[in-house]
Amino acid sequence: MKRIILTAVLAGACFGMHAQDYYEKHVSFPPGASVEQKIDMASRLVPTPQQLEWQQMEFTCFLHFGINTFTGREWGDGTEDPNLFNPTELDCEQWVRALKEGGFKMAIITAKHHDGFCLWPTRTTKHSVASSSWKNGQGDVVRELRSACDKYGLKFGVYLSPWDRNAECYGQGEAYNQFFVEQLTELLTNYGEVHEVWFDGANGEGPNGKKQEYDWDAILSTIRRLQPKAVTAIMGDDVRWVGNEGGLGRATEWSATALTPGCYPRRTEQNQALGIEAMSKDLGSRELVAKASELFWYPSEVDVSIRPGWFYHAEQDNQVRSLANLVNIYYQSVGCNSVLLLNIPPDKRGLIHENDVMRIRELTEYVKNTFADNKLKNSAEKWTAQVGESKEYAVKADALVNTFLIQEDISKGQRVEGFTVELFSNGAWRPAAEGTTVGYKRLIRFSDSKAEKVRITITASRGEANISGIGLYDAEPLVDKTVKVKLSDVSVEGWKAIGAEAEAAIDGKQETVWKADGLVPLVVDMGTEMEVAGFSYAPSSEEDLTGTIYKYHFYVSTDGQDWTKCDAAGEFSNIMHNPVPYFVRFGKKYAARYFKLEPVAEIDGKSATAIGEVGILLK
Ligand code: FUL
Repeated sequence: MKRIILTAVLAGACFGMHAQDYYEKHVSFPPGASVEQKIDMASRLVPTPQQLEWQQMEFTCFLHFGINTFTGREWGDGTEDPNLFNPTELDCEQWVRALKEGGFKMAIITAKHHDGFCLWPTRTTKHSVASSSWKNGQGDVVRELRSACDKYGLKFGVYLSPWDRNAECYGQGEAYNQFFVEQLTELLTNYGEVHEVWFDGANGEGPNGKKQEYDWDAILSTIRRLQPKAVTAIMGDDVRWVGNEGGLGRATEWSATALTPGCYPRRTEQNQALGIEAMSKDLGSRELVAKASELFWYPSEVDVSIRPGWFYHAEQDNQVRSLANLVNIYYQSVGCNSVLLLNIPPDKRGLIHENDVMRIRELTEYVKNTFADNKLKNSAEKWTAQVGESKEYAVKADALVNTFLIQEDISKGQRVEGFTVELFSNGAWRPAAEGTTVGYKRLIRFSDSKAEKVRITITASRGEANISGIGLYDAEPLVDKTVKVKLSDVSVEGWKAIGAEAEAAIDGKQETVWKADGLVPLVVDMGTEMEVAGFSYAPSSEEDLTGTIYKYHFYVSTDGQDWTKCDAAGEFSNIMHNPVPYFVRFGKKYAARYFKLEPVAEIDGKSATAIGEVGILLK
């Protein structure tokens, strides 16, 4: 098909053109365009070839590995000694074999996380593997992974954190931008073909207390020049963050979206005018398109970790997500028009832990088994539909079905806005499922059924819908065996909050939340003295995270008068994006009958405190 790429200027003159004309990646609406004109143009917005290839991968893997693996933290502060990095048995081939067996198509490595430590021997800083005793400073994790990916036929991507808590030039404008482009240039010239470059949105302060203004133009043009096949993610403009780190995609997920990518200077003004951000529920409805002046093909990626943390922590070995939980994530990512980017963090040995290897193997087996056998006779054929049109398929005799698949040919745009699925048995049609958007792939589960026929009706669409795949499957039911984490080693019975009605924070239940105006410390009398090794903080499990503590101090006392400040990182790193319970261990024990959790900063800088639960750890 011939693809005509139209510029914003041309677009104004092009009304009335026929349906084979497409807009690749971006479309600007001419001033005064009506809603119908905008919807028509939206329906012809299509992915670039790189975006299309990326979407078809479905299943990709994140590897968080670095200094944090050895310090037990989620965000390092950049002061770590490079010598801490010392994997004893690093074997990237073991990672890639596990990923390949697990059905992953690409591996993305944290070449540099926020702590600034580089996993390759960069010329830009001493803060890298070259300064560690690992392989006498001769090692290069990025190279080892690249070679393993080549050996087993996996695509390769890099995460390079723009936020750098180590680089002295961070926060100094041009100097850091040059430094960052140099790091990127090394990664994109010395390690073969790169298929995804991942820039995190976190942008805190550097060692000099300053924030950095990034030169996204220079950064993105470096990628386009050196790795034209790579998609740029999150702060890039090819792949959009789904908006949470919990594996939750949207049932209505538009790849043709009004959200302006974070790397464009106009983003704040435009997104604010539309009242949207990456986390918004609606990023592409008709109402939003009507208000927008431009749209982007900016498809969603669901990044989520197989464990509570992004980095490996031995104490989470028994908290690897259950198969049922991962299957739900699969349905909510791949099954909701997104690509799944599942994080599997290598451990201190430099290996993917046995528990994770086993779980990803179970996941692939499950997905493979479920989707190997389409219960429809003749499902291969593609079809088009106007609104209100239906298509029927015959179901294989006696097949049990409970999972529906539908796909759109997104090379012609994303169009479907509503569809229904009906099953025919005992001489009558009855509804089985319904949905809104389809996009690249939509999966819907319904109760176990038997039927002779299935009928799919396109109930709403932006022009003619191009359906490229339909399936009915029998997915085996799964029971979630997730064990609830214990938040406290000590019974909370008899604990008393002092100076505030804060019982909800110490009742043993994360679901009940104590909320206070201001940054209010939680002071607790545990009734008896004990040797305290650490504490846990569970944020609110509600959708509204106002009051979630980001920075804190933790104190203990034996008499409630004299307080000792405990040795702790003082930061629940990344809690704003990953609001799971955090466990803090001091590395030594303190005698305590009283404890005080003092919030120092809330996640958004607000003056509010919210605590789901606090627990005490003895080990
Ligand atoms: C976040 C980071 O701050 C986390 O540490 C992690 O890398 C995740 C993928 O993105 O925003």
